[in-house]
Amino acid sequence: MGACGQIGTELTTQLRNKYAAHKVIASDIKEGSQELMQGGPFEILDAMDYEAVQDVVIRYEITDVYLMAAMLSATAEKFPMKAWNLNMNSLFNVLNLARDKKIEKVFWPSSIAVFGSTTPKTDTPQRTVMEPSTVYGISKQTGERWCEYYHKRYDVDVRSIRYPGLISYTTLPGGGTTDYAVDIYYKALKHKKYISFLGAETTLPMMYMDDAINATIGIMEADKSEIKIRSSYNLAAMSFNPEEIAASIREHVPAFSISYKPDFRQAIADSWPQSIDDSAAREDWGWEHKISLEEMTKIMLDNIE
Ligand code: AKB
Repeated sequence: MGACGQIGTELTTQLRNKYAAHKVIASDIKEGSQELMQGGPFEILDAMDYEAVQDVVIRYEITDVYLMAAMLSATAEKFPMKAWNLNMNSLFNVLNLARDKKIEKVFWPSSIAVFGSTTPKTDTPQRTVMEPSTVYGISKQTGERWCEYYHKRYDVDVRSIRYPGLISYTTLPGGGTTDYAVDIYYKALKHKKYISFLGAETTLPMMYMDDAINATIGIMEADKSEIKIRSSYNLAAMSFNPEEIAASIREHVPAFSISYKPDFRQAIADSWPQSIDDSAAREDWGWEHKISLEEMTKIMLDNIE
């Protein structure tokens, strides 16, 4: 579900390549690219509509659900109740289907947004103070608690990771605080300049999409006994700020310049960690990242061009 979004698009493609296209049922509330909609079964589906979700699950005999439908941090601040309803109700729908043994396994994405300004900022531990101050963060933290509860109480096989900011060139992100790190590449190629809505030294945890997809499929394929955390796993690859990503772009586009005009998203970013300790994911189910900032910049610039 949420197959047409930034993560969903690439996850759908990878799952189709891995398991055969006819075995992967993509769905979203809206239409996606022709490639996505014609590359395998596709259903228009509202993740908040329990009956409709159940109908698709039964019709296609679905066993594993990846729930990628969500409203991200910046948009959620504009529509708090809408964000809460979407982020929570869609999760309850799949958790309840799993509790009732209509599906076997659930993937649900959490985020670094579960942390808040009272959390240690660097090498943020797996288990630590969590006082999120955004609607999105509150919904993700609450979701984590429910995932663990459904696992303990109903033996639901739910698996989750706390995504950092994700960078990709296939589908644009929408409504996140980390979106600048995608937009900057497009503006660098088109205008050779970028106005950042986050300040120069706002360091955040980030990851190239291929690593995020590998982590997502990796945790779902791991043996059940390896998944020791049923709330959500910390996950990390790199951390950088706007100044550092700009410097990496300048290696390829020497004339590129960046200026700063922080907006309401600055406060959101300031409440999040700068780097994450993901040793639990590495030890429990063998997570490892591959792509560095330098490699990512090259991939982004080559492919957008
Ligand atoms: C956002 O910025 O809202 C997301 C996230 C970090 O979960 N990319």
